[in-house]
Amino acid sequence: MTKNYKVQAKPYAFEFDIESTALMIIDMQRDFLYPGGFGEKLGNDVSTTNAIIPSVQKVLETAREKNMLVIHTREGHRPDLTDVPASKAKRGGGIGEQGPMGRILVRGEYGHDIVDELQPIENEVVLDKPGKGAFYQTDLESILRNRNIKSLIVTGVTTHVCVQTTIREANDRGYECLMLEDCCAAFDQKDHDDSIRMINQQGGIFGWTTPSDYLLKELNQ
Ligand code: TIU
Repeated sequence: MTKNYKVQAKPYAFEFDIESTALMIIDMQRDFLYPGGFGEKLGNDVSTTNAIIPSVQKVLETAREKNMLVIHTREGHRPDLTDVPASKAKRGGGIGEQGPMGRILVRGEYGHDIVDELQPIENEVVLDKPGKGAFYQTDLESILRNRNIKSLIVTGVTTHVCVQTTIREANDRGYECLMLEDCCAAFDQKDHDDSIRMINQQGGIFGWTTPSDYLLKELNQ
């Protein structure tokens, strides 16, 4: 398949065919972006994750204009919590507890849902996942295969946890991932910066990274 776009990136230009590329928006849920949710309950300042909403929104608008497949993920659990491993439950965050945005990290609750600015529209995939990686216990792989997707543009939170885990899982399955640096965030800047380096080091051991402007410049010209 001919690759019709070439974006300046680290460690070298990322080439992709728009028809076989999906935009992934990882866990841009109120529980990670607003006070009182899972992210803050784990002891974090959520201003860093909240700050990327406008950058992700810009990329989402362009992806929609270009008719790209958009996949939104949400980390969360069944209301009866039967899918929460004991090891996860005991490590904090208050999963299942009542908070200001409803029960924390529970499907169907206000806090579990995606922020208003990035709400999915018709024909976009919403993928509920119980773990950090988007491939674990989900049908993501069959969705990508059925839509003939080969490349993923990855955005969302948090860079060092769900974004990195998903990129590692995708890389092992043969997908080429471009991580948009300013469209991802960690609670701590060092975790974010280290994750970027881990992805693009050793000739792009897990994938490519770039600022979203480089992608948008290419797509919008
Ligand atoms: N704790 C943390 O940084 N992240 C998560 O638990 N989940 C996601 O990254 N979505």
